Amino acid sequence: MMRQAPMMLRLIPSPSSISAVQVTFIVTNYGALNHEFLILPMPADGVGTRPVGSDSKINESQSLGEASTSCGTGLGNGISTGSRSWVTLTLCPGNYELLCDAPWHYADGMYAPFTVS
Ligand SMILES: [Cu+2]
Repeated sequence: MMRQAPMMLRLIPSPSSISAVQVTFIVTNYGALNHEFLILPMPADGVGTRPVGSDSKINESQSLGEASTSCGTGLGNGISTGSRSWVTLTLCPGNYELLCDAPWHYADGMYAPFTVS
Protein backbone atom coordinates (compact mmCIF):
# COMPACT_ATOMS: atom_id res chain seq x y z
CA MET A 1 0.00 0.00 0.00
CA MET A 2 1.37 3.42 -0.97
CA ARG A 3 1.07 6.26 1.48
CA GLN A 4 1.26 9.95 0.94
CA ALA A 5 3.70 12.01 2.97
CA PRO A 6 2.68 12.18 6.66
CA MET A 7 0.37 14.97 7.63
CA MET A 8 0.97 17.21 10.63
CA LEU A 9 -1.02 15.38 13.29
CA ARG A 10 -0.76 16.36 16.92
CA LEU A 11 -2.37 15.50 20.21
CA ILE A 12 -1.74 18.14 22.87
CA PRO A 13 -2.98 17.40 26.42
CA SER A 14 -3.38 20.35 28.74
CA PRO A 15 -2.30 19.78 31.44
CA SER A 16 0.01 16.86 30.66
CA SER A 17 0.16 15.76 34.30
CA ILE A 18 -2.41 15.50 37.11
CA SER A 19 -2.58 14.24 40.68
CA ALA A 20 -6.29 13.38 40.84
CA VAL A 21 -7.31 9.76 40.43
CA GLN A 22 -10.64 10.38 38.75
CA VAL A 23 -10.37 12.46 35.62
CA THR A 24 -12.65 13.55 32.81
CA PHE A 25 -10.93 14.19 29.50
CA ILE A 26 -12.85 16.65 27.35
CA VAL A 27 -11.52 16.37 23.82
CA THR A 28 -12.06 19.04 21.18
CA ASN A 29 -11.24 18.30 17.56
CA TYR A 30 -9.65 21.43 16.06
CA GLY A 31 -8.49 19.54 12.98
CA ALA A 32 -9.95 18.87 9.55
CA LEU A 33 -10.25 15.07 9.99
CA ASN A 34 -12.22 12.81 12.31
CA HIS A 35 -10.18 11.68 15.31
CA GLU A 36 -10.41 9.33 18.26
CA PHE A 37 -9.07 9.67 21.80
CA LEU A 38 -7.87 6.66 23.77
CA ILE A 39 -6.01 6.24 27.06
CA LEU A 40 -3.63 3.29 27.41
CA PRO A 41 -0.82 2.39 29.82
CA MET A 42 2.54 3.70 28.64
CA PRO A 43 4.24 1.07 26.46
CA ALA A 44 7.45 -0.43 27.83
CA ASP A 45 9.52 1.26 25.11
CA GLY A 46 7.91 4.67 25.57
CA VAL A 47 5.41 6.88 23.84
CA GLY A 48 4.88 6.29 20.12
CA THR A 49 6.37 2.79 20.06
CA ARG A 50 3.25 0.65 19.61
CA PRO A 51 3.29 -1.55 16.53
CA VAL A 52 0.86 -0.55 13.79
CA GLY A 53 -0.97 -3.46 12.18
CA SER A 54 -1.86 -4.12 8.57
CA ASP A 55 -5.15 -2.32 9.24
CA SER A 56 -3.08 0.84 9.97
CA LYS A 57 -4.23 0.81 13.59
CA ILE A 58 -2.74 -0.24 16.92
CA ASN A 59 -3.98 -3.06 19.16
CA GLU A 60 -6.57 -1.34 21.38
CA SER A 61 -7.03 -4.27 23.76
CA GLN A 62 -5.24 -2.38 26.60
CA SER A 63 -7.46 0.68 26.23
CA LEU A 64 -8.58 2.08 29.58
CA GLY A 65 -11.10 4.46 28.06
CA GLU A 66 -12.12 6.06 24.81
CA ALA A 67 -13.84 9.19 23.61
CA SER A 68 -14.79 8.70 20.01
CA THR A 69 -18.32 9.93 19.68
CA SER A 70 -19.04 13.50 18.63
CA CYS A 71 -20.97 15.32 21.34
CA GLY A 72 -20.98 12.22 23.54
CA THR A 73 -18.90 9.73 25.45
CA GLY A 74 -17.57 6.30 24.54
CA LEU A 75 -17.05 4.40 21.32
CA GLY A 76 -18.21 5.69 17.97
CA ASN A 77 -17.15 6.72 14.53
CA GLY A 78 -14.73 9.39 15.62
CA ILE A 79 -14.92 12.94 16.86
CA SER A 80 -15.88 15.11 13.91
CA THR A 81 -14.30 18.45 13.08
CA GLY A 82 -15.29 21.13 15.57
CA SER A 83 -16.96 18.64 17.93
CA ARG A 84 -16.20 17.49 21.46
CA SER A 85 -16.26 14.16 23.17
CA TRP A 86 -15.39 13.07 26.68
CA VAL A 87 -14.53 10.12 28.86
CA THR A 88 -14.36 9.81 32.66
CA LEU A 89 -12.19 7.18 34.29
CA THR A 90 -10.12 6.47 37.37
CA LEU A 91 -6.37 6.42 36.80
CA CYS A 92 -3.80 5.13 39.29
CA PRO A 93 -0.51 7.02 39.58
CA GLY A 94 1.64 6.11 36.60
CA ASN A 95 2.50 6.94 33.04
CA TYR A 96 -0.02 6.75 30.23
CA GLU A 97 -0.20 7.29 26.52
CA LEU A 98 -2.99 9.36 24.99
CA LEU A 99 -3.56 8.62 21.33
CA CYS A 100 -5.75 8.70 18.29
CA ASP A 101 -6.32 5.38 16.55
CA ALA A 102 -7.99 6.57 13.38
CA PRO A 103 -6.17 4.79 10.52
CA TRP A 104 -2.52 5.93 10.27
CA HIS A 105 -2.94 8.69 12.87
CA TYR A 106 -0.86 6.91 15.52
CA ALA A 107 1.83 6.06 12.96
CA ASP A 108 1.84 9.71 11.88
CA GLY A 109 2.49 10.94 15.43
CA MET A 110 -0.89 11.49 17.04
CA TYR A 111 0.03 10.47 20.59
CA ALA A 112 1.23 12.15 23.75
CA PRO A 113 2.49 11.11 27.20
CA PHE A 114 0.33 11.75 30.25
CA THR A 115 1.37 11.37 33.89
CA VAL A 116 -0.68 10.79 37.02
CA SER A 117 1.45 11.44 40.13
CU1 LIG B 1 -6.51 11.36 14.69
